[in-house]
Amino acid sequence: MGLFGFTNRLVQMIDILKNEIKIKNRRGCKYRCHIISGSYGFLFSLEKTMKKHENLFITIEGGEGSGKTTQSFLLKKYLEDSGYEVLLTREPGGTVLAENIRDILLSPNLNLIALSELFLLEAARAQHIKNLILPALKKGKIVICDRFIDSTVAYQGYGRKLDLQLINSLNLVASFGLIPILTIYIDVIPSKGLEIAKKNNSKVYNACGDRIESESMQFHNDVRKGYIEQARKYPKRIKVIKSQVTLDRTHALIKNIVGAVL
Ligand code: ATM
Repeated sequence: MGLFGFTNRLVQMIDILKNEIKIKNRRGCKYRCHIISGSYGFLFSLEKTMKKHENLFITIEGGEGSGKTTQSFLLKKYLEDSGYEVLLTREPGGTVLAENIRDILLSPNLNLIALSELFLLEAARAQHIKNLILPALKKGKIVICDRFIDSTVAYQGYGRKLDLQLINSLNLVASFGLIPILTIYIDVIPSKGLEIAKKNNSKVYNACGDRIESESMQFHNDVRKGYIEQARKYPKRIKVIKSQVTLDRTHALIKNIVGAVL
């Protein structure tokens, strides 16, 4: 076979392969292998094909200093490494408008009454759900949200003593009826957690922390009670883990829990 015949044969073989070869990595993550042939040779290119998941909305909850934000980032990375498209977001926040509301809510110098605080939180939530979370879920992304409706029950209900029925109704309206499939509550003793949180936030706010962190110890104990009672009420959705000594240990527990809904 001359050089011309050999090249022709090679191009034919490549054409057969060209359709796509799917290979799986150790974690079950699929790659698409493109083989592009031309007169002068061929090129391989690997492209990760992201796994889709319908309506997987996970929320992470916890008191101040529970480590939930760090754990949310670790969970996002773990799921992305496993091949999923993930949106990590937070409440209050997630959109420009909701982040602006967050600044108002956390600003230590504002004299907000409890009801205004609740309405601001719900306004931020409606914007967040409609503009960010629902579109991401529709695209098949897994959405992880750092705080959600259970925070409102715990902080505004048990902490501020606003009517729980009112809070539940507003939560339902502002979230367009969206309820997480799974909520992980990281439980921490308030006195311990607040010490950590205030240290972390001391560059942004004063040594007393932001407007909500600087509430009394009684307030934070009531918030914790709220979370624990919510978890008792919805044991299928809310999984409680105790804040662990190491990040890795907590992450391992979370991976186990999330694994059950994937
Ligand atoms: P993070 O510090 O976890 O980002 O939360 C911001 C604050 O928002 C938090 N307290 N502090 N500090 C709790 C508060 N919050 C509520 O009070 N109610 C809610 O519904 C939500 C989502 C947050």
